[in-house]
Amino acid sequence: MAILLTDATLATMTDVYGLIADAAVAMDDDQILWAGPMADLPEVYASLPSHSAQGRLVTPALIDCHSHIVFGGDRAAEFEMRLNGASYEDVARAGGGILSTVKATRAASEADLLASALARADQIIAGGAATIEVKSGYGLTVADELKMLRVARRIGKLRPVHIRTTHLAAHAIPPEYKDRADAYIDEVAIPSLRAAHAEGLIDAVDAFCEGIAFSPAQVDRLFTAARDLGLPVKLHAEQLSDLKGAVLAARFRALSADHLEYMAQDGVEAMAAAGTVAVILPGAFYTLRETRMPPIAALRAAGVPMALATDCNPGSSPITSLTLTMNMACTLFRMTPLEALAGTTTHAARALGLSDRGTIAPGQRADLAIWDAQHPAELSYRIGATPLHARIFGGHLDT
Ligand code: DI6
Ligand code: FE
Repeated sequence: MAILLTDATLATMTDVYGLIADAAVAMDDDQILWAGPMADLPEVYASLPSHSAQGRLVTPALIDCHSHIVFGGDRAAEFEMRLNGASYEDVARAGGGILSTVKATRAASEADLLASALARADQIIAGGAATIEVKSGYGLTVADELKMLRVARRIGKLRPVHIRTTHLAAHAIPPEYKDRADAYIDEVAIPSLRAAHAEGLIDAVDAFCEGIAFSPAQVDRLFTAARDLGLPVKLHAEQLSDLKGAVLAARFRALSADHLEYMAQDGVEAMAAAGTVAVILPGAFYTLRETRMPPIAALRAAGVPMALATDCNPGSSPITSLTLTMNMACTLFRMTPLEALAGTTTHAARALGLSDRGTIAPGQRADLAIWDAQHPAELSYRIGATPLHARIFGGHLDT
């Protein structure tokens, strides 16, 4: 079934904003067939069942290219602990932090994990997203990592959203492997990667390269296993210190290196040369009250594409709004509203290795967001509002 969206103010994101007033988009369930000024509408599409956007701004549906929405429990108590003076690293070393979520995730049934993840997915979708990347990384046993990935994939069966799954067993060192991170990589991270791949449960492989997590040498071994399976890699790099994770990621032609607050110029240059996307995560910067900013100006100058994502997770970024993420990127990091929207559309698609979404153009997926807005800068400008009017997912309007 094909439909025609009329009377739209398009931001196609094909050429900067690619603004087109009084525009129309013809689409079927799979893809956009045509987009342009209504006056140029080809005759063949004129008789399609139509829906008027009534002049509203229409963009590609948003893409959350970095999230951890599957997890057990919550960390409100840790939030309070930090407000009483503990640092993120203090909390982690005291066996709290990620490990308290690991405990809750291991104890949770698939049904419980699914119910809480669906609630978070619904919030991200209600903010205009049609694609969400979801990472494992709170199971940290072969069975529990697979459990998380199965739950993540189920979200895409139960909701109008595309789910991309990323294996992140190298997220934290579980208590049973304390001071034995190398053994954890060999006995859990790599075997769970192979098992998840064999079950067809993953699209990419990620790791947390940090003093409180895994060293570059350990990440290198995991990435080598990923490469042997033909899987693309991504990396949590330079969030809290500069371990040269971005350089390592670029060496493996990573889809993205994410966080990057502590990245130096060598990382910027390596990413530019490799075509690796920088995924900027202001929700974590905000929550952890970091002061070291990611090198936005250097990334911009080097032409590294910058994506933006929620990093939705119970510890460092309990946020489910992509438009609030865009606002934070502009206000905290001085990204422009154009960069912010490219960050949640075209560049986010690239961070996931997807070329069939992120712009409004023939052949792209028929996933659009219709906003109660006139100009794209409004999406970044408003704080805490959800300016979505409706979404079109696979050529179908849902409100
Ligand atoms: N960096 C982060 O900010 C999150 N994971 C990561 O690798 C934190 C995850 C958590 O605290 O639960
Ligand atoms: Fe993350």
